Amino acid sequence: MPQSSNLAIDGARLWDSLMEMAKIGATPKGGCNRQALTDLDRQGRDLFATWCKAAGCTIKIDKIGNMFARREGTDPNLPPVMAGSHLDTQPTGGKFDGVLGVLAALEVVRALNDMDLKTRHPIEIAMWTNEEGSRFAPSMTASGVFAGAFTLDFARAIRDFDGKSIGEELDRIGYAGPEPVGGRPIHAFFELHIEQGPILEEDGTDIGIVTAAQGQRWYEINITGQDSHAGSTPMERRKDALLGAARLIDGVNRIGRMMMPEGRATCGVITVAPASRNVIPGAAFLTAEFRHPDERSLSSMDKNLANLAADVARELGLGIEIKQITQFPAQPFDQGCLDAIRAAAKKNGLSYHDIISGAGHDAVYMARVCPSAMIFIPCVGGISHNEAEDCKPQWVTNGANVLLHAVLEKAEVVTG
Ligand code: HGY
Ligand code: MN
Ligand code: MN
Repeated sequence: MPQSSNLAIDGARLWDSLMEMAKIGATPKGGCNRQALTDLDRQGRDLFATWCKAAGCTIKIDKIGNMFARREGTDPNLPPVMAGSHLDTQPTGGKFDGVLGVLAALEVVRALNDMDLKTRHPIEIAMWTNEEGSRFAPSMTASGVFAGAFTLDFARAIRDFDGKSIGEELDRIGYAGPEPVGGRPIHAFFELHIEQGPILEEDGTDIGIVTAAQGQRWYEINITGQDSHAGSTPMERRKDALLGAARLIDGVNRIGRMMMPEGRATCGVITVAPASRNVIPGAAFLTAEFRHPDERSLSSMDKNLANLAADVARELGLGIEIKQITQFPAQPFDQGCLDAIRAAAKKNGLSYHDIISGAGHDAVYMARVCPSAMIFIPCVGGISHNEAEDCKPQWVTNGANVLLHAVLEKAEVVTG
């Protein structure tokens, strides 16, 4: 058996797999558009399954399309050590968000095969359905079902803006599996991910020890006014839904700024009807989301939004309905898993420091059902959810080596 310090993944092989997967849904600007449950998602899943089978794994798929590629341990009765993330991307996503965590977990299995290493616990690579929450909101839907945050029926009924449901699309691409969702013991869960922010790159640190992820609240806002003629309706008699949306967008941003430096507030989607140049819009739809590490701050942001909406409705004579579509508090990760990651970074001679995740991840829900933690590596310019998202081969290799050692710490290598 190689010395522990010689246990290593094959960084070139991992980078090649990332670039191969990035071809599925590749965009002209160098990004990826492989949205959840599209034909491109199916192609990505098929390629992932082919690679896992080639690495000797057996694959199980659950009823919400989560995929689990299993490498047996010497004691099949022990709960698996799981590592993974997601393959779905934003419409203008990149090559690394989510994919890194899935393919680095595959590389861990490939490396163990190369080194002919056995572990007591089975190892499972997890690929979670619909992490992004872009086509189908909210995000992290399927890891949420696995952790009991959502029911399977609720998740299958979620519809995209074209009216297609998760259930219909899962069935259509052939990835509604037979396995029950969750309800089984997992020994530990690790997720490797790019930071998607600027901290690690700017301070020159190799590894982020992700101690927690901040809380989030997502909203859908419907604004109703009155369609009317742009030329003959005096200014003071208008019920302009688009103006109401504009006031809300500016107000949401102010709510976020009041909560700096940790607070985040974003309006990402707006639609307006009838969207005719010379008609005062009678209807508008807006999404908004707040994030903060502190639950009380999130509640005060929520209250400020309700007050803002009431003021805008009264001033402009509009109807404003706010629907909260998801919320979860800040999620701390498991100390034992975090210690395993720190030890792994040390063993690999890598610099590291604690960091809180601004983004949500499947590990946030997995932390509700098993000891979980995340590993961050830098990304170029801290850019993500952007076709320019980029990373460096050495960073990817560093992260996957830390994942390897952290997983082995929990899976227990069998010697002799
Ligand atoms: O929105 C997020 O934080 C993640 O990309 N789902
Ligand atoms: Mn992600
Ligand atoms: Mn993302």
